[in-house]
Amino acid sequence: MSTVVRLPEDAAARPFSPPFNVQKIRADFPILEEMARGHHLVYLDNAATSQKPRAVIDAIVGYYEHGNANIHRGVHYLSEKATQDFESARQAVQRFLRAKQASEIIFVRSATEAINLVAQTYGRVHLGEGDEVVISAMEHHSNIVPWQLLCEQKRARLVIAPINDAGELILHEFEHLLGARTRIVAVGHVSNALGTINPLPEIIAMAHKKHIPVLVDGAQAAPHLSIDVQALDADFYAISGHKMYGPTGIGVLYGKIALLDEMPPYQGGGDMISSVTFEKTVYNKVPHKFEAGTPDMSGAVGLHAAIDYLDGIGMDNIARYEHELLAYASEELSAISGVRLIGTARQKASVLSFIIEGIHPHDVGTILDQEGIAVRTGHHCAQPVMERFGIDATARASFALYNTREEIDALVGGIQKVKEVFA
Ligand code: 7TS
Repeated sequence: MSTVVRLPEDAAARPFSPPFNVQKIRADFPILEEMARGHHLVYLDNAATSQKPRAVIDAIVGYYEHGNANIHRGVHYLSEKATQDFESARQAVQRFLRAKQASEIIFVRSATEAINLVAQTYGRVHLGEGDEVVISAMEHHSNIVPWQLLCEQKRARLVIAPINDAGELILHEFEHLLGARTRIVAVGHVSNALGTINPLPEIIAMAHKKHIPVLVDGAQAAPHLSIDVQALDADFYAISGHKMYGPTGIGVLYGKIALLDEMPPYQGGGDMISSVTFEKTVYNKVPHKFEAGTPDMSGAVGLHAAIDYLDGIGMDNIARYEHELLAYASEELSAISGVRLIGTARQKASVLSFIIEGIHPHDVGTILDQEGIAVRTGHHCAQPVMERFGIDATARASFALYNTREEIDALVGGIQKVKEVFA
């Protein structure tokens, strides 16, 4: 199995020319001042959840101090203000994802809920016995289990597109799997376990040639890459606020309006209806049809602030900066004897999974923690990926826009300590 890291150039030797002042960025994130086990915190678990800038924290506090009311129902001042704030957050997400219209943006709890929504609405209507859902072998459990549930309900089949030893989707095999019974394709934009950036334009074009819609799990892409759902021609796109410097409890499903319009509701309750009698309920229009009950208003306001924050820095600048960090980290870690990188795709974003020969990843994580370095260890909710590489777990460092080369040096030092302990 390959452990070669293919980098465009010698990243470690090249002078680092960040497109923004990272120390200034770090000052925006209060939690980065924390000490962990007597050390300055080195937070490299951003794929699990990112830290929040002051602007997001302030927006949430500001909402509760000055703007809290239930939305879409009151005629009073505060309810109108809260409704405006909520709908203006929807417009911010529309611009962030470059969707055609704000009604294509549905607020949900998380990327997980967005995927379940599509499986249980679009999927429930369009799948029958013997039909197929195609996913890739590198999906997070959130983009596996909702489809398994649907397939069980419908006696349909889950079809898995294979990946190569570098952790890349094997495109020609993927294309062969798209058949007359395929009803939907669901793929991640960026793999949380491997860091692979999937070639969405090719994947979507292959599926659309056969009139198959594509759901993209963008949970790991939204914090790192500029996204344009119209240019991609994605049919559905799922994101989580908390992975992109926003709060927990808010996520987004983007869907093409023509698909959303014809999908049945996901959950029943207040706000998703136009009228209710015991005989018949008329559903509200999209997006409200999919937003039953009181939504996460403060979450939407916080997500809006996160998007403004990202816009202020620029997604292209963030991608460039993080690409440099990842290249540097890949080179530094692969130079340590006994370290094997898991996931060496040509196109990667912000995730560095690794194992150290003879040392269990949990021990690696525990010793790094003693140095104040936060990484995640385990299967990263992507057990089939682990199986593909013949391992149980990895240690995973995942980067954000506030991480630095010095923190990667600290990780390298921590790994040397781990090796000494087990020598
Ligand atoms: N899809 C991908 C690719 C993910 O990485 C995750 C979470 C999800 C979906 C689910 O997101 P949620 O916000 O709905 O939970 N991934 C991780 C991770 O890598 N470590 O902790 C959570």
